[in-house]
Amino acid sequence: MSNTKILVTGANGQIGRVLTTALREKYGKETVLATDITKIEGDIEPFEFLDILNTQRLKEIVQDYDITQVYHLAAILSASGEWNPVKTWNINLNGLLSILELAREKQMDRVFFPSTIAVFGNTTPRINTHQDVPLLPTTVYGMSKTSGELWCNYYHLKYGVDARSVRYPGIIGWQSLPAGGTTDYAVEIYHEALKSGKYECFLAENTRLPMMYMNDAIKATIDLMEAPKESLSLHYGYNLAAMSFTPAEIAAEIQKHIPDFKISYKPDFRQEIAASWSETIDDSQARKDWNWKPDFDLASMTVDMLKHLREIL
Ligand code: AKB
Repeated sequence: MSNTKILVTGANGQIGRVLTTALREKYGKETVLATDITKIEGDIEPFEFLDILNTQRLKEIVQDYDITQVYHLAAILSASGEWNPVKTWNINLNGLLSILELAREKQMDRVFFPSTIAVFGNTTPRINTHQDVPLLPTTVYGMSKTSGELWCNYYHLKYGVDARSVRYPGIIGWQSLPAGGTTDYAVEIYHEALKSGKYECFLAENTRLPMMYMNDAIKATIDLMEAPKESLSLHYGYNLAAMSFTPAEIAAEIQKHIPDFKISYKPDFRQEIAASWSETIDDSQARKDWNWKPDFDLASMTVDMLKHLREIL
């Protein structure tokens, strides 16, 4: 790692905040440059403002900091993406293309691109979804991530760029709030359970979706990036799974700790998005290639979430 210099884009996002801290703990603070279009409070240095569409500024940063690895997290998520499809496409896809092009030019060591279960669509088998299945996403976010995976694969095949990717399920953590996603309810529900003892869910009670605790998401990301090149058979999104549950099931788990907690349901436009995604995922390729294995299930995640949120709320 001695010459390694890591760039994190979208470092102020739900995963970015936690991943930046984890990378700094592992490789040293000065090794990891955080960038985002907005700056969070507190000690986030080294930090640079970066609009991912400002290609000139991106080039300067890569040059000035001798960047050798990128974790490219800057993106607009599934629900927000539907309000502004063209902007979402531009940020999610053209941002990635700038990064891949720089990775090729500068012969970077490797690039991480977060994909998602939103690449799946109504033609994808929904139960135990395999790695290579029909992808016909219904959101612009899903379209941009599907195309992003293809571009990662293309840059790998054509130019030898070592692009690596996982298809994140919904990510749940106490450290940061998600914004604009369809799976956001699974974070909000814990906050509301502690603050008001009730939650109105924007998905229907039996909508089953794949989910993952933040600790596992960070572990998966770093493990994939550290895996030896020879062990990787895919340079597009690896399927990744930890648990799958419905709003009714997560509510029942919370009620084991907060018996008076009440949930009600008022599905909105996000219900249709959720209904187009998989329920459960087959992640055997990730398990085989780089020994992926999650640590948390719904019960252990709930204990840990409530413990940490009680301390900070
Ligand atoms: C979203 O809901 O948009 C994201 C995702 C599953 O990629 N959390």
